[in-house]
Amino acid sequence: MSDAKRLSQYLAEHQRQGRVDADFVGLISDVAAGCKLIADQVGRGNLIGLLGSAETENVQGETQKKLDIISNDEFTDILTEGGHVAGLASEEMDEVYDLPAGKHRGPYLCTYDPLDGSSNIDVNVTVGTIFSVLKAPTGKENPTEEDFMQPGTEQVAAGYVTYGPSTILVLTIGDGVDGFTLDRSVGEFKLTHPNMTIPEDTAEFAINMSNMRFWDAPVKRYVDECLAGTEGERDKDFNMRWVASMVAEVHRILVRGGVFMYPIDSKHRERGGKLRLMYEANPMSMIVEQAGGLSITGPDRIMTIEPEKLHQRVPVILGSKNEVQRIWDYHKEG
Ligand code: P6P
Repeated sequence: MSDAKRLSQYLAEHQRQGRVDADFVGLISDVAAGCKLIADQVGRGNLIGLLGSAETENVQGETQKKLDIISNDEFTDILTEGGHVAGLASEEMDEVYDLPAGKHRGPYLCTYDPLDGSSNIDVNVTVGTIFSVLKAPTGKENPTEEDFMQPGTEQVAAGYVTYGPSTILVLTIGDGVDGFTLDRSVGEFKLTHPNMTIPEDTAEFAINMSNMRFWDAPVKRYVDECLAGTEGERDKDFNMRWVASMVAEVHRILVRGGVFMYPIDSKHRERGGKLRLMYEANPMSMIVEQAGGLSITGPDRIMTIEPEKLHQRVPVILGSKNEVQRIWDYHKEG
């Protein structure tokens, strides 16, 4: 695998084929550079005193970890200096980020969750970065929140990096999904998972069971059937996982199939769910659909949602096509 195609070669090929432009190549290269920096700091954690809480809260009302803030600031700086974006938005920043005056503006917008699952940092469990690329409005010095309000179907690209035993970047440009493992001996991401495809069937589901009493009937019906297995309606027995890190769950599903659910429940109903549309649900939905899976809120396809607020939340049910379709049907039946 040491002679595997490097991310830089992969992007150059796409540019030669006219499938992406130079700014896009530059933007993904900047994203990769930012994630290498985050990987290094996540990997060194307590050695450099970066674990633990920052004693501050983000717009979500969540206590920020030191690494949440550091990852966000570094990622934001790299994309700002790269000159390929006109505006940025992050889980860790209340408002749309206006590039400082004089910084070159590029033709893209980028939204990101710089360190998803960061509550796992202190207990050394996999975390990740999620990003989404949108087209910027032409000739606008500082795009507004309104310019970011694009449905998931408008995404130019989406991806994540999972900081686990390996550091793996997964990317879709709208023509399938490819995965690249960080080769630390040379500091390059290398193509190790070409054309990732989610198995259409699975016997593995992921949900936070402690919320069971808050679920709506269709999700309760589905999970009850999984738990009953062959002693109930299903012709197979199911396994359950819950990592509390969406990037880790989605990566597992891309590799071996499965269903991930953070459904609407009465505990999060007034907020519309727990996960964020613009930098969690939409990028992950593009990846999952490009890999042959489905991604829904319960009643609807996530990627068709017309966004209204930068940090709006949505319920998320995604993964293996035939299982998610069954859950979708249960919602249609009511
Ligand atoms: P809970 C992490 O905070 C996150 O946004 C996702 O990565 C993860 O799937 C979910 O929330 C975990 O939520 O309620 O189990 O802590």
